[in-house]
Amino acid sequence: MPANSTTNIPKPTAKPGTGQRPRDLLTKEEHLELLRHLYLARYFDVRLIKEKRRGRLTGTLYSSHNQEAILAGSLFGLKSTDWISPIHRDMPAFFMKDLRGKWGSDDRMSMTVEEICSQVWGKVGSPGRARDNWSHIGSRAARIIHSTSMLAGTIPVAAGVAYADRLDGGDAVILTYNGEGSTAQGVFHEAINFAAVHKLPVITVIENNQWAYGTPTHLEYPLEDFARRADGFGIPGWVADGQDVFDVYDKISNAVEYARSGKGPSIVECKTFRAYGHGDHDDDRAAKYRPAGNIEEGRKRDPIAVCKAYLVEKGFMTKEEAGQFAAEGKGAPQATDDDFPPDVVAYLKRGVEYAIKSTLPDAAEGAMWVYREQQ
Ligand SMILES: Cc1ncc(C[n+]2csc(CCOP(=O)(O)OP(=O)(O)O)c2C)c(N)n1
Ligand SMILES: [Mg+2]
Repeated sequence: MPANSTTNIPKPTAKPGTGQRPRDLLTKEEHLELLRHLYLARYFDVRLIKEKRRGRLTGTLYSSHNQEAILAGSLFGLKSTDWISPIHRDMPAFFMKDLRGKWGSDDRMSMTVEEICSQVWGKVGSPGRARDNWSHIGSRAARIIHSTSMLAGTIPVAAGVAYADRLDGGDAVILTYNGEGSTAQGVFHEAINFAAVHKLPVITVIENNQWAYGTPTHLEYPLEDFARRADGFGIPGWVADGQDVFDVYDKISNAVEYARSGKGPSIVECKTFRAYGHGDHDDDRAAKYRPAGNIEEGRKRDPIAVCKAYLVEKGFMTKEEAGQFAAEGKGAPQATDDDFPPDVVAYLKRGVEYAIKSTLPDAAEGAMWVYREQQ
């Protein structure tokens, strides 16, 4: 099958025959809301890096800077009752799930920003009560599959959750996030094959940020598009512009509709670029193993700027309004709170202050959940 085969790719389904894309059905407010979600994900990243530099936070940070459109665009296409499985680079997803139309409401199928910040700071309010590193969390109530460090390890879990939901008569779609490097794992193939055979509603998002630690994509896979992994399973594989939140929304919405209508799993590859090192422990090395031109090229289409340009073109904001909060192109050292909408800053502040003020768990808790007490 040729590399760019479209054999298994269904047509966009917003309005058959009209050429309309899912985004064309969004209101002006929803368009603007997507920009706010991008700011929120970006501010989480900027704020944590600043906190660490100020000495108020320890531990490794895995930045999602420059990859925010994948999180915002994909989550916007889901229902509250759908499931997600984020991994190390998707931290904002844990508190951004079910945010669409619900800004300011705590009545969401999501984890709270207080819980997530408590996890990052290792405080008593964290879901794991400070036992584990920052992304190793989940919530059955919020329908977030527990993240682990074993790459692609959440896809078989997602397939199981999808199977169970179907047996229970549910209509949930399960969206798993994975780096392109994880597609080389055996379990990636075993799990998607199982989902394909049973037509399970599992969408595998491949966040192709061009690097898996220090390995570039041409040493990971011989074809240009990781979405072509789908061909081997006989399922659709779409490629989205991961810098464009609306393109991600379109492709994910198509995949969601395909899955929810019983047709089965699919893959959506989102092309992006890892802005920093693998984690902040790798920043210095990454600046050496990645040529300067590669970094400049990869970061030149900031998702916030791409989104604003589209909103201006649509007439949904003026150029002056687009220039008001200029977070695009700025890393933690350059960005200030004035570069973000005040409600975004306030939202994060709530979580950060809560975590900083919270206590550490009592040391006596150490053996809790480890041994079963004798009855
Ligand atoms: C099964 C497995 N092998 C190796 C590792 C070590 N490891 C952690 S992250 C990573 C690179 C991941 O790259 P990619 O999947 O592209 O995700 P990214 O970090 O770029 O978002 C590696 C090799 C691991 N966690 N799990
Ligand atoms: Mg990668």
